[in-house]
Amino acid sequence: MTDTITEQATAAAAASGAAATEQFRSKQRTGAADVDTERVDTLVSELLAAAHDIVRRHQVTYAEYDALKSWLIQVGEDGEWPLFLDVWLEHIVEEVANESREGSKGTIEGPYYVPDAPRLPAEARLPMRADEEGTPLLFQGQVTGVDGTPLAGALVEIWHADNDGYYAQFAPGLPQWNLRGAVVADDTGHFWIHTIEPAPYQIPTDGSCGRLIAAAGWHAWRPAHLHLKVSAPGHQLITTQLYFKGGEHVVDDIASAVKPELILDPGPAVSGDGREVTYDFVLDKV
Ligand code: MBD
Ligand code: FE
Repeated sequence: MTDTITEQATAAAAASGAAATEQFRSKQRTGAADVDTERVDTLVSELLAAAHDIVRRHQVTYAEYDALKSWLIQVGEDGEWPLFLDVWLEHIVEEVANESREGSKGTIEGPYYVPDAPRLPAEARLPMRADEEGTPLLFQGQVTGVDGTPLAGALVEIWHADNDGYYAQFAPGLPQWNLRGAVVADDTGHFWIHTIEPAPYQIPTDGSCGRLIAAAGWHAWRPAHLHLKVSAPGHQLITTQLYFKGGEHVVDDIASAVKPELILDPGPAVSGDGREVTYDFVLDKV
């Protein structure tokens, strides 16, 4: 019984790792060849110098060096490089990339974005199972420019985990586009998205990232979150996430991707069950 559960979990982690690696390869922003020689020299030399310094200062042993080597080999075999990098490094890349934006805050994309989700009208229910569990959530708002101009027809791409913390296309048994959609805002930039509240998300604990977390005595949790990409012609696309006030792990996200501006505080739904919240997106010009 225990063995079966462990095997299923392993299969799930391996499947999500392989799917994330494939997704990354198909949507890669740049290739290694796009980074010029001088930059590679500078950045890799400094990264290695930092590692050398750590080895000296902490008197790293051959046993520890071999543990690192075998762990690094396994990260690739588990397909967990996208997970590892997005959880522990991407937040600083995002900070640097977006530091001069005036509009809405962004945060990390993470490993589970899939382009070309079904297009939906300005008021829409995300694709979901007939018996989808979770508190109904109406997520509504307006997309404008920094000067307040409504951005007609802005695209609000949204993806999030289900009530059990699973993402469609990265966990077995979910419909392909479950809780994923590309909502086209109306002529005044408004949108109304009907979905369910996602659950907190635990990164896979049975692969290499999980082994690292256990070995270091950390926890594997991200707070419940909605992922979004919001775009409009002539404006910079923003990749962001929104969290829920008072939710578990809002203050200790394993991926360090929470910002105070990104915390929603939904109230009771004005009509129907569940909760609703308004959040407006402000896009910088290109
Ligand atoms: C996620 O859902 C996520 O958003 C990040 C950043 C890492 C792992 C899983
Ligand atoms: Fe996520």
